[in-house]
Amino acid sequence: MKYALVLFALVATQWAHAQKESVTFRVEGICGMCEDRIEGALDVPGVVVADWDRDSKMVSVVYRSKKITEQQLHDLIHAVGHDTSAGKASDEEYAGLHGCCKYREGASCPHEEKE
Ligand SMILES: [Cu+2]
Repeated sequence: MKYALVLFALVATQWAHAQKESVTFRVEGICGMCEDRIEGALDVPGVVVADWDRDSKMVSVVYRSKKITEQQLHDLIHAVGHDTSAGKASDEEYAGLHGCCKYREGASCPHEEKE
């Protein structure tokens, strides 16, 4: 009985693993608002975990490759105004960003620097 359980757990783990891919790539951004925006854009079916790091500007995503592709992850981020290592946001989307999030101009949030 114990053996069957261990075997089941092993198979289940490998099955789950086969369904998931993880990827890390660069996303331009500045502050906590950017972080919310980037992670919010990735809050879609098929994405298991998305975490953007403000210091390294790298996003780590675990996703189900049967539901969503790596290119689609980039597209979702471009659509909210952020450039990634695989392409750029449109100027219109970029223009919609909050003033302190304009990473192309090297903007910075005054309240962020105090932290
Ligand atoms: Cu920002």
